[in-house]
Amino acid sequence: MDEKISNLREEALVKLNEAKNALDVENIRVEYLGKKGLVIEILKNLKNVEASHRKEVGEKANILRVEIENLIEKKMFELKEKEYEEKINSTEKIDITVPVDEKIGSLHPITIVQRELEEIFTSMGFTVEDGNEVETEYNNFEAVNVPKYHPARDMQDTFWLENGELLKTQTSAAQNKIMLKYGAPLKAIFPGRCFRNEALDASHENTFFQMEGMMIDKDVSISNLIYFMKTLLSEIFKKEVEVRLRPGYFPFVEPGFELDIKCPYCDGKGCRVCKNGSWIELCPCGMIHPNVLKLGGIDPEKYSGFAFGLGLSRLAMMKYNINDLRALNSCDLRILKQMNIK
Ligand code: FA5
Repeated sequence: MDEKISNLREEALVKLNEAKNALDVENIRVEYLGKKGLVIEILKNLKNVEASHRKEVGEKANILRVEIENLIEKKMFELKEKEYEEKINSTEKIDITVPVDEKIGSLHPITIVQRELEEIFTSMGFTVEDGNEVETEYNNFEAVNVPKYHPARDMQDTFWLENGELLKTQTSAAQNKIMLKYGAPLKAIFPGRCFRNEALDASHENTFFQMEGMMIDKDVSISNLIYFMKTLLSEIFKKEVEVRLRPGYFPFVEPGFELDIKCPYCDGKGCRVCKNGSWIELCPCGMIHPNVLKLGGIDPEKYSGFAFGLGLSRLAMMKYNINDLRALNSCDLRILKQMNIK
């Protein structure tokens, strides 16, 4: 075994010496130190070594492992240095006085609105959470009080995977996991891409973005909900906006509302954006249903909370005066350029 280890060492040293680039070095790493690498195999098979030699073989193999690791690191450093040197000495010259083309690209309107919202919410003490795009039926429906065969499922037909999972229809799908992760009190927003199998038109896409928010604490009430939404929307539209609540039905909130804002473009006088209706329907919301709190491990006798599900794509549409939602997913640079986003 002694001879085997010393042969491996010689061999690895020669190979590393001859390595010409990072890929060669990576191949050497895999050959000797990968999961099935030659040195690692010796360590894995120590149990088969005669007991009297086991300790010594183990020590030698470990010394070799560390030596090869260090040599790999050294070799990678040398290769990088060499690469820089070659670049410096090459004839390629970079003219640092050439002006930067500022029109190379821009953030997508939805990303801009999402980041703006995240900033506003984090300044109010909310954390920003991540949700999955592929979800279980439980998280998307059952955990938010929509059991199998509930009629509310019909409003959110989606794309099912062969393994029984689905593309999430709503950011509410993350509510349960977030409650279980943090417990109460909790203040979180969770933006995400949602999917629905539905007829497409200027305000309906099969892929769109929502931003969900939840606040759970002792004595949280509808007044808190109104305050947060009003503050948020005033920041977004850069002016004081008026909001109103109408009754709305969602199985995961009780009571549930549709939140409207007085059209910020015409101050309610009537215009193209509000279709002369003065108010714009913006965001379903409500007080979290006790069943949903319970499933999230939170005692509804002690805590209450609100949740809302803002349509991010539609908000971006309003903010950038886009009259067809489908333009946002079209990847058409001519459309994005027209939006004149910096
Ligand atoms: C929901 O998805 C609820 N989960 C929202 C909610 C959360 C209610 C928490 C209460 C508490 P709704 O299906 O209405 O609700 O969708 C919310 C928003 O997503 C809509 O107002 C709309 O802006 C946007 N939206 C829904 N479907 C589409 C679609 N096909 N295309 C673009 N935007 C959509």
